[in-house]
Amino acid sequence: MTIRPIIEAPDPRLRVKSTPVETVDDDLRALIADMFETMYEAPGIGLAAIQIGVPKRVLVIDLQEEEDADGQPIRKPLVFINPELTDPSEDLNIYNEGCLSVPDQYAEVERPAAIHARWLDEKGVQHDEAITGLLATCLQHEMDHLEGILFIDHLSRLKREMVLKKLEKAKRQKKAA
Ligand code: GNR
Ligand code: NI
Repeated sequence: MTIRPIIEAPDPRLRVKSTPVETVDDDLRALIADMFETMYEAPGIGLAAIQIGVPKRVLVIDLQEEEDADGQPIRKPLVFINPELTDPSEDLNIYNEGCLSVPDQYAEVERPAAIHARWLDEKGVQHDEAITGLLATCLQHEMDHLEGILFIDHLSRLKREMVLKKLEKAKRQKKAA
């Protein structure tokens, strides 16, 4: 397993549309293992393959909402291969989103509060479920990555440009340090 570098905006690779996975095999499972290792180390609650430069329709999520008696997060890794989202609810949720590809920048994004999802897991088993809460928000954020969309694309142009400027400034300061 390997921690892989996470691509950051405005890298054009983040704008590539990912293509469907044809076979769920050991090569794909090795990619998924690297994605989890990279996501936990970051740390983040989700990661799409394109964020490590692989334009395949694979994403991983672990909300790590619960802790054990020692205060360690309890891992509940979820794998979504070729996910399809349907039936977005009319009621919306607002969440202060961040993205590992837009580091340290946060902004409120409005999305359907509930959706229906179909996907394959790492064993090739098909799932068909209604999804709500933070998982619905995160899954829609990750699905956007498969289409080359970032959370900042949901903001007004003014807010998006503010975020991108702050990101450039942070990168310059990091270089100077
Ligand atoms: O770690 C992440 N946190 C997060 C918070 C609110 C909504 C979405 C996310 S996903 C993000 C990790 C990431 O960039 N996934 O693509
Ligand atoms: Ni993201």
